[in-house]
Amino acid sequence: MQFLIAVLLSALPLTLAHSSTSTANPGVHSVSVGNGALAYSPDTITAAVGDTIEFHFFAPLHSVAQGNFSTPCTPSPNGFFSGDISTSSGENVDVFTVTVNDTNPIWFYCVIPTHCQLGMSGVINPPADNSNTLAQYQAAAKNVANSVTPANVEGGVLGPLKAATTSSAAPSPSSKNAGSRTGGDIQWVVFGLTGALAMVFGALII
Ligand SMILES: [Cu+2]
Repeated sequence: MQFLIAVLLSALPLTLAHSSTSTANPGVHSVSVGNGALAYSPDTITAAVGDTIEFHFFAPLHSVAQGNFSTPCTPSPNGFFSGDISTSSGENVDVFTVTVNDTNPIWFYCVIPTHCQLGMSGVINPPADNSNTLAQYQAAAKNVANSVTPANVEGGVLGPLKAATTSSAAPSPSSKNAGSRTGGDIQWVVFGLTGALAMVFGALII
């Protein structure tokens, strides 16, 4: 009996630690789009495979589209595009979330006329050897006559973010975190049950 109690009690901290890590979101990078300037902030992001980039749009009108280094202000085939996001004031409720699938450089720009030419672009995982730089992309962009808008919104999820810490929030079909959130809830249930069992055994021994 005492051995069983010892096992149960020793499992408590482990269960708690596992729970807190499974509910965290370490791989999320938040980017402001056009917040007081024709720029992304930050405009250079280092991300691991599986990380997500959340683009937050500000008034009045901005976007984010994936492009190639060699063709600034022009979309790349099968790249992501948020669509034109019109906002009356402040920050738009919709966030465009992109998942990073590899560590190759991902260049992006705003398709709204003149924005890319005026320096509204950025990069995820720029080349470590500086063979291509964002400064070079932005310099070349100044000479592009017209930005090109992708045909479709694609390559990401557009919608309001779910409240990060409210476990009782209604499930959202657009949420990509539903699976891990449910896992976190289960961890807490297991934690609660383990604690209850420990108390029962503790009462028995007394
Ligand atoms: Cu813009």
